[in-house]
Amino acid sequence: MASYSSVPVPYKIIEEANNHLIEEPTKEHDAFIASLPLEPIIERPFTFDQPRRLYKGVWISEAILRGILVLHQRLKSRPTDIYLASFPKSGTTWLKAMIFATSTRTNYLLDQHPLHTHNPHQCVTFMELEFAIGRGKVIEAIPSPRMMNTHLPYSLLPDSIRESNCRIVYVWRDPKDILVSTWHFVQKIMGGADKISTFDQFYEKFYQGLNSFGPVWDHVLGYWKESKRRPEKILFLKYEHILQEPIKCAKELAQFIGCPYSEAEENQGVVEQIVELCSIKTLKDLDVNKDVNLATPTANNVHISHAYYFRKGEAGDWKSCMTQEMAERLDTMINEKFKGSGLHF
Ligand code: PAP
Repeated sequence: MASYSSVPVPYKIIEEANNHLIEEPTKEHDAFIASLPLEPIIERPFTFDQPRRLYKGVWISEAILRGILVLHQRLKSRPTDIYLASFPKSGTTWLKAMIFATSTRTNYLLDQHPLHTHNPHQCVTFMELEFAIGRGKVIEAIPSPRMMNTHLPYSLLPDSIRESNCRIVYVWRDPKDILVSTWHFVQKIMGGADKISTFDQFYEKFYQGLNSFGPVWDHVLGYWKESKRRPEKILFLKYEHILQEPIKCAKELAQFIGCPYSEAEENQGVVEQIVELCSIKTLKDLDVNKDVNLATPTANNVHISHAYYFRKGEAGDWKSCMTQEMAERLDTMINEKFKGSGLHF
């Protein structure tokens, strides 16, 4: 029986209190997964989340695809659920912190907030992963309102989410910075650039839309179009915009997830305090996020340290890896994909 209190707590605490609900990961879909098209080999050796399969037009690692297929069968979305959706490396960690801190701000003194002792990924969990590692029943045990993140494109969200009245916060980012951020992340996991493909090969794979959950342009466009149709249910945020106007975005987020700042809170500087708590500067310096031995769970036993989620946190760092020519080639292709959608970056 769960023993945590009614105060909203990090997902990790809920999981620990419900470890009797953890099941053996299912292999029920393995034969189907093995029948799907395998990604073309562009790089050697494989990076950590390969091999990937093409499932309904989306490239997904086999390990995570197992979780997605179970999730499609079992997830029962609630109208009160809040989903953070993003393409990997678009600002997931930041927005997890913001959503969790915003919605729990009245439950804790901010200098004793769980974000001081828990990585944002321990507070708000990655739902495809949880289903891949046998935590489907733990997901059901999370008290409402649940907060989870997904990297699924809108087209692959289960009907349970698309048809329920729940809210989705989507964050996207300049794809060039997504690419460079992913490159550094993979290097850390694999133990250095000499262990993975060259940056040129990595770039080429991204350009061809072969990254996990890619192509990135379909991912962004899917949520963009849906946010135009249902703006009250999908908040479409841009990483660079949050960097420029953090206070404005923090207020918008709070309003959207149903806990707007009161005038008294605004006068007391609570918005600024939440922004500060969730800033990369604050989070990166905390012991829980510095210790390379502390890691988030994965579906394939790869060590992903809490520290790997925090690097520069800037806009435009693509310039450190990419030539102007490479940048223009990627921009031109993505602008072409975005043409007529009203979306620009
Ligand atoms: P994920 O999808 O694997 O969870 P995600 O958090 O989306 O990763 O991306 C990590 C990026 O967000 C890193 O960007 P960089 O490599 O360009 O530096 C990381 O530094 C940045 N990031 C993490 N936390 C924050 C934060 N609090 N504020 C701003 N950027 C952040």
